[in-house]
Amino acid sequence: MSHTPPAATITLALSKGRIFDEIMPLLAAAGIEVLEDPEKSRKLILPTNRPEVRVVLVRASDVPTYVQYGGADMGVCGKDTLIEHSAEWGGAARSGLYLPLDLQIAKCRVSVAVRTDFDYAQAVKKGSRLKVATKYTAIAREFFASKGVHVDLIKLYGSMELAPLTGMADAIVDLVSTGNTLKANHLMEVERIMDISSHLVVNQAALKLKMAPLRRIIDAFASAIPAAS
Ligand code: PRT
Ligand code: MG
Repeated sequence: MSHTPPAATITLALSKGRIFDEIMPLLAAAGIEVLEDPEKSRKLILPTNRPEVRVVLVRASDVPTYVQYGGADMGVCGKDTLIEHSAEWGGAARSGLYLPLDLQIAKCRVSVAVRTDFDYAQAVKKGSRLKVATKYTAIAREFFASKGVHVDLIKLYGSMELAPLTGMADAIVDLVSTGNTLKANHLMEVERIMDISSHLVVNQAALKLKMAPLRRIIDAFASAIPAAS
């Protein structure tokens, strides 16, 4: 059985969890209802109430890749993910991604955090070389370069909190929402690098080929975006 969709099909790439949960009201505003619960189903392609619209479930960090290569026409991912993806491609435009909307969902911030017993201000003042563990190397590199702080970046794919606790790093650059995860691990936020929310990402070629249906979805999302807070 082939899974290649008919030409008029619109494929939306989403990740499970907070983005999936928070995009549901915007999809509803566009008249789209996902027919299966991704937490219960093992399916990676989910049907919707609209025969021409389907959802593919991918890792959050794979959303820009699926959209760039046309595995999906559009997708939703965090600005953190977009910045890191774009850094690999020399900019969002060069990767063929069009970013029409900040959806104002899945909000958090990217911050620097250290152990509560680490004197970050003093280390920066002294001009010490900092070991920084992060999944967000592009964001971290740019941030510390702009401050003139020398860093050795250690790339991690998860559980950044562990790096300072094991002595592997002096600091981490990670996403923070409530701050509870930092607190539970005896870490503290010492700098806020940037605010993050999720964006709609559209494949530029798909936008030309499927202009009308994609525009309708973009416009419906635009009018249903939660008020900025
Ligand atoms: O696992 P994979 O590498 O594929 O992706 P992911 O882990 O980044 O996916 P997911 O679903 O966890 O996050 C998707 C997107 O949600 C992120 O790219 C962010 O844009 C956004 N988002 C919003 C968050 C958070 N809030 C958030 N709190 N992503 C992650 N967190 C994590 C954070 O990394 C930390 O471990 O939650 C923890 C902190 O939360 P607090 O509330 O304890 O501060
Ligand atoms: Mg995660």
